[in-house]
Amino acid sequence: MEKIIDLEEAKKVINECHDLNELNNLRVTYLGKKSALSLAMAQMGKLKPEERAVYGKSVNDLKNELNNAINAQKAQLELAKLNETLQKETIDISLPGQSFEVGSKGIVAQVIDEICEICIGLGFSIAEGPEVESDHFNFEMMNIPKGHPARDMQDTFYIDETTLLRSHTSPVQAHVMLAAQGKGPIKVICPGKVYRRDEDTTHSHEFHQIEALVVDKGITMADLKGILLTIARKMFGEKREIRLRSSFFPFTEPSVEVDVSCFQCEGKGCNLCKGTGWIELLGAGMVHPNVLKGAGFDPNVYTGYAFGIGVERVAMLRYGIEDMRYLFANNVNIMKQFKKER
Ligand code: FA5
Repeated sequence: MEKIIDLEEAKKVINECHDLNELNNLRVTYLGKKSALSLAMAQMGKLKPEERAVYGKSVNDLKNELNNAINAQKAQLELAKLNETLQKETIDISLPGQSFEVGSKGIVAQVIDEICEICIGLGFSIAEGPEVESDHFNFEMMNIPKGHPARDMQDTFYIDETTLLRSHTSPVQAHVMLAAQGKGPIKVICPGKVYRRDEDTTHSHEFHQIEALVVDKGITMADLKGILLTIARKMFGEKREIRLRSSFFPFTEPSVEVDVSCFQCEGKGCNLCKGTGWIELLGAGMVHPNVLKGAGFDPNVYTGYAFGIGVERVAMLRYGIEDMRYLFANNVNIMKQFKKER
């Protein structure tokens, strides 16, 4: 029987092959359809039956030997390749890391969070209302009918005759009361953005308020005063006092301006409190019976209080910021000064 292939020579060639693609070519050469081995297999039919078994076995042995040699070499090459990759991708864990600066909430958001947290701790829940509001909710439901002089107090951005950008968060009171369908108790705070035609160092065309509304049977001014004192002390320190000055809002009766004793000079008089010892903090009052009635609550059964805080004003007081526009300037250097560590 003539020699089909020099096995030793073939093995040598296979073992010296160091490239996976080339090894694949060798597989085609030695074992492919046109290989000497395949041709020899095809010749088997021409052999005598007694020769066929012996010849067949030797061809098969040859085939297995070649296959094993190729597979072994392939495994070796693959392992070498893997090791090389692992070597290349080694991470030097002693190298200093790349640091990324972590941002933080802006000052206004921090103050909103703080006030909300205090109020949630006092049993309030959070309610929201639309920034694009109807004239009806922004004014009429708040006891400010058309032609009422109080409409001049809030120079408003109108979108059309009946739609506007809300000029205060008070209309959320009406939404919440309507949703409650004349049944108390209600105890909510409503943080949100409001808009007015204002622009100077202490007034912006876009700012934030936090409204509070409590409606239940038997709510009095004493409840209002108690909650305001608690909030003022939590925000500005346990030594703070508050004072209520008579004021006017169409949606509350009686209405008050609430001052807090100056936290910078402890009430002695300084630049922050303009020598008075008191800082104006917010507007408040007992919910006007017309507002209760208009939103489906019987004013003979229910009473309530409300107050509205200007967030930017609190932030400016808190951090001694002189110009409100700094709060919206998106100046990273300013923002960094108020960065709250997480
Ligand atoms: C109101 O808007 C009432 N809705 C508040 C209220 C609610 C009273 C419930 C009674 C009961 P006033 O117009 O005073 O009130 O605004 C409230 C606060 O918003 C002010 O004290 C001030 O801190 C802030 N504020 C008003 N206008 C601006 C402005 N243009 N820029 C920044 N803050 C402002």
